[in-house]
Amino acid sequence: RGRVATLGETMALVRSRDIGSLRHASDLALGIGGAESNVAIALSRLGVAASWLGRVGDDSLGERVLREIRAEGVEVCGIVDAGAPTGLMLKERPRATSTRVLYYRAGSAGSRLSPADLPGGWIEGVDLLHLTGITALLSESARECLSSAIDRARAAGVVVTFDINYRSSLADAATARPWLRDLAERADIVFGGPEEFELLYPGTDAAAACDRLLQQGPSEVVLKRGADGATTFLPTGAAPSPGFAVDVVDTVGAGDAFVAGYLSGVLDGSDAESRLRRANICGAMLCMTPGDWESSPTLREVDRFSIAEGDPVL
Ligand code: KDG
Repeated sequence: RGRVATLGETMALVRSRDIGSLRHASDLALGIGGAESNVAIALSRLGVAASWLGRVGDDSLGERVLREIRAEGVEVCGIVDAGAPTGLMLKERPRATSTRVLYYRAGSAGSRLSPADLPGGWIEGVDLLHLTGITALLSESARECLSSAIDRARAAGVVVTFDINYRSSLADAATARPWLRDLAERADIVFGGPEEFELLYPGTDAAAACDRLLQQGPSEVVLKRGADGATTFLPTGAAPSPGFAVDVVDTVGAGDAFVAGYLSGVLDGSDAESRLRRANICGAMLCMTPGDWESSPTLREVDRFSIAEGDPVL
């Protein structure tokens, strides 16, 4: 079913179980989260062999990160960096159904990724390399690492997929734009939300921005609209697909589950409609629990959801 490699920063994640500000919260849960490892875990659940590469500090949170990703059946290329700590992310629940994310990751081990971290053959041995824009905003060396990974993938005929994943707390739009646009234009398949495509090409609406990106290099552009569904833009036209209405607890990580669902379909050779349906189901199921990746479904769970839900909301 193909092999996928991905790289990025995974942080320890401290989540408040209490509703309200962290000012008063006393019940906290410890886990991990990182867009790329979320995708790798979600792929593994869907039966796809995935490999994740990243740096962690020489500390117990770093051990937690590596153990947890490995425990999900993902091959881990973990670099233990004694010069910086593992990054941390806090999730507060201002209301029962909303989440606020706070980062403690500046100068973290995960942000110190560099081209030298990529082992020979690691990229060349897979079918698909998945990257996100988060890594591009972590540091100059992390940006160089992305660039080198793309060059190597292209030289080896490996499909490159890129989720824009813009995080405003890491860089302002004007700073991030040229980096994210360059990476998106060098990828084969690009994922993003409406605001992210509009960020790449200011003054253009999301659909027009997707069409424009399609003329710059990628062969497939996927516009994610959460519960409102998603659309794949191909040179032959656009294929829209409706979303599913579920009881939302936490949407963080839904985009990653969506991407994994879609990529598993790409590797299966299924058509755009089936890829989008599976992606939308994976995204919807991820929203139903608090973690960033824990409720990512297996193929059997996707099928069960599909039967139970019937047709999505139109
Ligand atoms: O997509 C979900 C991610 O945002 C989360 O798991 C943590 O990688 C992360 C980030 O940088 O926000």
